[in-house]
Amino acid sequence: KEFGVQKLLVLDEKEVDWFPRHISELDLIANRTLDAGIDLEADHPGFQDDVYRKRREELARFSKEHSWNKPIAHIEYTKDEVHCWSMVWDKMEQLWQKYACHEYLDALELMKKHCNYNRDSIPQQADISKFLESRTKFKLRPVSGLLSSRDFLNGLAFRTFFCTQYIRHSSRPLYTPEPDICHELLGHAPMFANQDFCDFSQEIGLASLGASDADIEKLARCYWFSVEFGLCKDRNTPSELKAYGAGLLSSFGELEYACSGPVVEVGPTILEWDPEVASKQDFPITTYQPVYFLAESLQDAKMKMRRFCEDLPRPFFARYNSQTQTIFIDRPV
Ligand code: HBI
Ligand code: FE
Repeated sequence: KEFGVQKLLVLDEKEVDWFPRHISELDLIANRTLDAGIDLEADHPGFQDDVYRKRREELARFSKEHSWNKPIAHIEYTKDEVHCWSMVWDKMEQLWQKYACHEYLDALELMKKHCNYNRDSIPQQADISKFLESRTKFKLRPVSGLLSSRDFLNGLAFRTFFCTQYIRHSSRPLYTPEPDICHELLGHAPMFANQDFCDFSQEIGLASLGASDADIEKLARCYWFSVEFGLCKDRNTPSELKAYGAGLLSSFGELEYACSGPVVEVGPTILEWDPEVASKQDFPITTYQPVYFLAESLQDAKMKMRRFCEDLPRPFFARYNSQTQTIFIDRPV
């Protein structure tokens, strides 16, 4: 860890590792990707495709050249990339009306109007980020690949979502071993138009600042079972399962699987959303989830998450001033 050795805060005799205090410091962590953003594994669908690999390198450079006070660069997507996007869009569109929570559906309509969301072109991260910022003060920030849990979650404290810019390989439009724009823009982005969801996400982010490795792991599991795979109820149809997690909203097979709930002898287990339980629940990353957590509402998910974060033992509470884009710290009362 490059910055982990720096102890910048000493609180109640406890030393706390470095963490970003101003939004400009997200530049320091944005390029600490685990895989350099371009080293594809041998089982990646694009592993043998030189054109795809070149393109990934090019897009990784775009992300790496970004910094906090620059506008997000416009990306000209190729015909092949747009075709891949259309294939994913067409499959998912059949399912969203049935299984997505109303917060997602409302946002999707707005984004069709304001961010050029449609099947025939890939929307620009810059436009989406501006739109989200105007609604909820949440924003997107380019990143070239996977970050550590700590670095990734730290961004959420600044109401910032690290967002990839490449697309999956077109030979397998319904599969990706890593986050790509279909997952980020169709799964995550619309949810960040909702205030409760943004506050929920930021809650996890604030708790991750200076947290112990064990607590980061707990927070990452909570993130997984909510922001990625969360289910919630809808006041109009309380007996149905609706999805708010991006891993479901961007996955053709798993969305229907999860929202169909337990079926005799097969199907997933559905547990009531409880961060305490979720923080200890292990999960597979290459298969459908055996367990999902169901919240009463996004507000309920947020309140429970806040209580959980408050109960994590820590020497301080971090808060965010969105005017100055700065973290300040409070002693526990
Ligand atoms: N990095 N770029 C990026 N995108 C993610 O969605 C992401 C990540 N690192 C870790 C992570 N997600 C989660 O699995 C949790 O560990 C937070
Ligand atoms: Fe994700």
